Order: sequence, then C-alpha cells, then structure tokens
Amino acid sequence: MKIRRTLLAALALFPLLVQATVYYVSPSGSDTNNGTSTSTPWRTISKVNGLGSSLHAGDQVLFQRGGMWREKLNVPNSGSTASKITFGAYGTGAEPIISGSVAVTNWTLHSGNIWKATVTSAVKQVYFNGTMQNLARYPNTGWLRTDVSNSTSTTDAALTQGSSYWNGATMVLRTTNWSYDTAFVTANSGTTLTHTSTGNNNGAQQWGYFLRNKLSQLDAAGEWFYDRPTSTLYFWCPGNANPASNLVEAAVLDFGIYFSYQRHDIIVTNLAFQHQIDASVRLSGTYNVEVSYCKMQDTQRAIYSTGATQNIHHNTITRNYQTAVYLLDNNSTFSYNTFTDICLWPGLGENNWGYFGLRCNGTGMVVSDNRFQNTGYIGMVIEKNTLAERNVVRNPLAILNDGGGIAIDNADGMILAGTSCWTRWATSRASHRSTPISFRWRMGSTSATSASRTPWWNTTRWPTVPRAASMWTTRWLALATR
Ligand SMILES: [Ca+2]
Ligand SMILES: [Ca+2]
Repeated sequence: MKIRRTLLAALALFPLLVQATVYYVSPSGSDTNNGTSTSTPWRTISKVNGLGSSLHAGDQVLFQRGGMWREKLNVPNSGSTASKITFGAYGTGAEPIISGSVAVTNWTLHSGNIWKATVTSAVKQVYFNGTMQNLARYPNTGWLRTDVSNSTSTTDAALTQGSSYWNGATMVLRTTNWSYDTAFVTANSGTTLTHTSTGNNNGAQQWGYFLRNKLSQLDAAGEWFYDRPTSTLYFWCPGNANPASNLVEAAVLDFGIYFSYQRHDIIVTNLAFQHQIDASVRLSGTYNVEVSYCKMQDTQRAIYSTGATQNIHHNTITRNYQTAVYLLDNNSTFSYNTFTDICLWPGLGENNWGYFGLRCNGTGMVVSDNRFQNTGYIGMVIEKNTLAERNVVRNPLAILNDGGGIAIDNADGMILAGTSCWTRWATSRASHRSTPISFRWRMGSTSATSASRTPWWNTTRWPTVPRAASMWTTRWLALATR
C-alpha cells in the first residue's frame, strides 16, 4: 500500500517534471524548422494550429515582435491550473499582429478612378494605408430624410432613381433615439422601399437614413463595393491614388484567436489584433483564460466571451464598430482596460440596442479600473451583482441619445463605486428627427431599475465616490439620481 501511494505521488508530480516546450514563430521562419528556438522558428499560425494535443500544459507559443500574420489562431489544446499554455511575444519592437485582412493585389482599372481586384473571401471592410474606407453609399455624406416609414416600408420623394433601382441595397436608418438599424431592400417601387423589418414604426417623423452597397453608387474617392458572385472588390482610392502603389487591405477573417468549446487555463498576452470581422478574441465556453496587455483595434468586436472565470486586464481597445467587449460570463474579472473611439460609425453596430463599450450580464462579475473614451452609445452595461468600481466613462452617447455613461439592468446586489462619468452637453444629431436637445442620462437604465432612468440636464460630471467612503447599491443610486 505504501508503495502504491508513493507511485501515485510520483505520477502526480510527473507533469511538473516534463520539460515545457517553447515554440517560436517568425515571418522569416519556416514550417519545416523544429520551431523550438529563435534560430529555427516556424513561419505560420497554421503550423501552430496543427499542434493539436501535442501542445501541452506549460508550453508557450511566442510570435516575433514586429511581425504580422494574416491568419486565424485556433487554440489547439488546454493547459492546467498549475501550468497554463501561453500565447505571447518574443524579441523587441511592436506587438506581433494577428490580422483578419488580406493585402489586396493584382488590381486592374475598371472605369475612371475605380479599380478592381479579385478577393476570394467575402469582404466586410476595406482599409487604405490603415484607414477604414466607406462601403459605396448614397448620399456620399450626410443623411436623407424619410417622408413616411414603418417597420418594412420607407417612402421618400427624394428617391428619384426609379423603380427597382434600390433592390438589393442595404439601408441604414435611425429608428429610435437609441438605435440605428440596418435593413435589406427587397423591393423598390417608385419612391417606396420595401425592406426587412426594423421593428419600428416611425410614421411621418422624418428620420435620417442612407443607402449603400450598390456598385453604381461607388462614385467618390474612398468608396468600395464587393461583388460576391464574381469575388470582385471595386475601390476608388483617396486622392485618386493607384491602389497598387498603396496598402489596401480587405477584412475577411472572423476571429483572431478562437477558443473552441471549453478550452481552459490559457494565457494570451502581448499580442495585437486587427481587422477581424466578428471578434478579435472569441472565448467559447472557456474558463480560466487570461487575456492581458493585448491590443484590439480596427475590428468589429474586441472580445466576445461565453464562459466563466476569465481574467481580462490591461488591454487597449480602439476603433471597434460593434459593442467592443461582450462578456456572457459568470465570475470573470475585467480590469484596467482602455477603450477609445468605440462604435462611432452608424450602421456598423448592432440593430435595436448596442453600440456599447462593454456589456456583461452574468453573476459574480468584477469590472474595475477601466477607461472609456468616446463611445457611440453607452460606455458600459452591467447587470446582477456586478462589482463595478473606479471606472471612468468620458463622452458616451457620441452618436446616439437616450442612454447614459453606465446602464444598469437586472441589478441584484450590485455595487457601483468610485466611478466617474463625463458627458458632453447634448447636441442635435444629424440623423435625429428634430429634437434640438437630446435627452441624456448620466446613469441610464432599462427595466429593473427604472427609477434611475431620470434625465440629468445640467451636469457633466458624476462625482467620484471613494470606495471606502460609500458602497452604493443600485437602490441608493436610483434615489441619488432623481
Ligand atoms: Ca457614393
Ligand atoms: Ca424626405
């Protein structure tokens, strides 16, 4: 019996005795190398994805700083509580970039200043020397005004292009104070568009809208169009430039790093992500994952998580089009992250309710020490018994109304402390029907804490509350904001 115990003890120790492997990946490497030294690195993420179960707890995969990979990383295996698997960086310089775009080449002139090239995957965004360009639209800037609009039909006497012209286009319509909806035009008779449902009946109120996604509306510099049947990208470069002499990137990949279901005990650190068309980091049923010191920029979403006990901290999140971080998690910690210029583009975020910096709606969440600078709608949406402290929200409601710096929903035991909100004084929105001064809620809210849905007219600052001095429950908060 004693021998057996000794043997079990030895077996338990065994994983600690196995030498962890460090794999190196460099743009100048080769997938025929062994990958285990900086002088014999691999070249591709595809090679990393192929590791499968031979990637062990405690192993590291390090990407060379200054390098870029236009691939998707599929986390091959899980670590253990004692020995995490790490994806990180080595060398000096900027964080290694995992990009969701392809560099478009082989351009030919289509017509005038419009060039075309083949891109085999569906294109969601186009970047010209790093700057996002516009899907071909009408009008080229600003907004049309509906004459009459309901959920599935919009009429505007200004639409003079003739019947059927707008068939297949998409419409971006300001549908409420707090939403832009994107609808697909299924029919066009005279000045009336029939479209997929927006769920809103705006009647004769003249709300703003524009139409896009037609090649014949590619008529200005900076506009592009992608024709799926022929896999052809059309683009008119800023300054009438030749695209072949510039970097034109087309966003096509859904995720930057993807965790298949219930991967766990993994660290992602010191990586940069850009141009993903769904999310830079996708955590699926995962737990004990740490994402830290990463950059997510020019991407649809930064992080989308459906899991638990993640630790997400010190990330820099910039220019996301949809709610930047969506955590359908329980017991995760989200701290020291910086958001800048989130959801500032009408029609690129969610229909109905979205354009947030952070949204989390599980139990046991900790949201602390984050900074939100310029958010299309609400800086952060928190629920249940979240502990939220020392967060700063500046300039929420940048392109929408009727929200707040922080929205609280289904609160039960929530603690909100030491949090600051600065909102600019309301201004008229170009897409907005008529209200010259928009409603602003310093603390927005939906159903559960309706008492806090109180307009706050003339302050721009939510006073900082030191945690030690005051632990506010949402009930008190609701009273305080009356
Ligand atoms: Ca146009
Ligand atoms: Ca009109």
